[in-house]
Amino acid sequence: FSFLDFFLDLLPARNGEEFTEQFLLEVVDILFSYIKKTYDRKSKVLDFHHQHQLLEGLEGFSLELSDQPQPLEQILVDCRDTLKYGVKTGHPRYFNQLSSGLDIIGLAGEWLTATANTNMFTYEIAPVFIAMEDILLKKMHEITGWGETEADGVFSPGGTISNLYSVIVARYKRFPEIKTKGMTALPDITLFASEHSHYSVKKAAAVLGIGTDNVIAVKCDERGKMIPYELEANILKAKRQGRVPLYVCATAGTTVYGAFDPLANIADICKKYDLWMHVDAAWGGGLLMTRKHSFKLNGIERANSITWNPHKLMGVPLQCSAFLIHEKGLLQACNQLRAEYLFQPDKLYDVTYDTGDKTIQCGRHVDVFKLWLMWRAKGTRGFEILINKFLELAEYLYKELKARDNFELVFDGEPELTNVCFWYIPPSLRRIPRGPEQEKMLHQVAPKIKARMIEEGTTLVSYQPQGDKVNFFRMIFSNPATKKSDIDFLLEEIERLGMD
Ligand code: ABU
Repeated sequence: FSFLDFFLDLLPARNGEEFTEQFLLEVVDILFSYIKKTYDRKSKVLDFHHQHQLLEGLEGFSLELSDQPQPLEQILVDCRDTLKYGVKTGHPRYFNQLSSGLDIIGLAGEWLTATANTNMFTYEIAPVFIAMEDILLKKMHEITGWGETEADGVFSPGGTISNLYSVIVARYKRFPEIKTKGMTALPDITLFASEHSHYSVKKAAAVLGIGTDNVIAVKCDERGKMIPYELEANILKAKRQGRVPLYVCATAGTTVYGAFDPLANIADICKKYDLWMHVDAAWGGGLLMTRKHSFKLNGIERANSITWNPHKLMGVPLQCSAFLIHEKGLLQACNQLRAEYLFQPDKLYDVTYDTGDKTIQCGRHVDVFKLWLMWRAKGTRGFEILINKFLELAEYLYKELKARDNFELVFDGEPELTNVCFWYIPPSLRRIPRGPEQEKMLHQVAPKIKARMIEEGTTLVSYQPQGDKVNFFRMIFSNPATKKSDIDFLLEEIERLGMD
């Protein structure tokens, strides 16, 4: 391409085929060299720049938008630079988020999805993808232990939205008048979730006009699991206060500790008090794919609804989140508004496949194809092998941490998911006795190391405080490229960056 070639030369320009092919092959070339770098341990995870540097422009990479078109040559440079200054989330040493890795089949699925560029709201314009969503939901229902005929669901834009769906349907089930009359028609309802649950339950309460104060944080044990006795005590307390307990969110794989709430006990309590039981298995749902570890979710089959994000443990490219509900027709009844321009009842096909009216969106991205394609390519057994390997890596890290003097586990006990939480205790801090002074200093260690880590770009891991625990590192495994040697690297890197 030269500086004389512009987008107008590409299809649909007359005779634009050859030019378009050449342009797209160049784009693929850029993407492929990025993919190779992603897997190359010698390359950095990131090349960090501050926001003002990006906004001001870097070495020929300007984000400014102009009135005049830019030549294709420049567009290709823009593509290259965008990746160059981004974060390689598929790098074997990227551990920052629950979703990591770069699955080549999933990537192909995403490319195909973008090429098809359609919308999930009607069968009319997305017949194959709607059928795939149906097949995937049935498969996931079967794996969770529900009979496929009673269940329903929808793929949504992430775990937070799937959890939002759970509150929407729970509320509608008990108080269908909410749809037309709004909150004034309802009593004071109360939701329950553990103190380690994801913040999206509170977010849902805020968005839905329930209010965050009306989400009760139920106490957890040392490992971050909800204590059933505490749940029941809180339900009784809410009742005594004249409130109406409505919904419990149990978590299967908490964000920080990777804890599994005791689902069967929680199901008993929900049954006793007639509460909606939702399981947020956004993170831990992947364990359902493995015969070795799926017992950790025993009781999930008794849930009314489930969030399960294949974009986490199953490695599907972002975004891919399933909201599953154990009652056919409820999603539709709750959300349906019958927009006449889109959901005409007199179409030539079975309009129950116009799934758009079950959702709170209008337009909906195709998130199912990449998951379907990966499932075809790996089979259920392929996911099982991958996920079992993540658990083995977590166990390896746990043992390494126990064996090393400079590290301390936040809680002891073999990992149940791939989360391993730990402090790095620099030699200077080890000389100070445990107590408020040491805690205060320890609180600053992880952020300091993380800042150096970002500047050097060699690896990336997250940190946070939790309850009364000062800042600690949270390691997770969900990247098929990661090996034990990367764990050794991370620990050595933390020690190097954490030098006093
Ligand atoms: N939605 C939870 C994601 C949190 C994380 O990746 O750390």
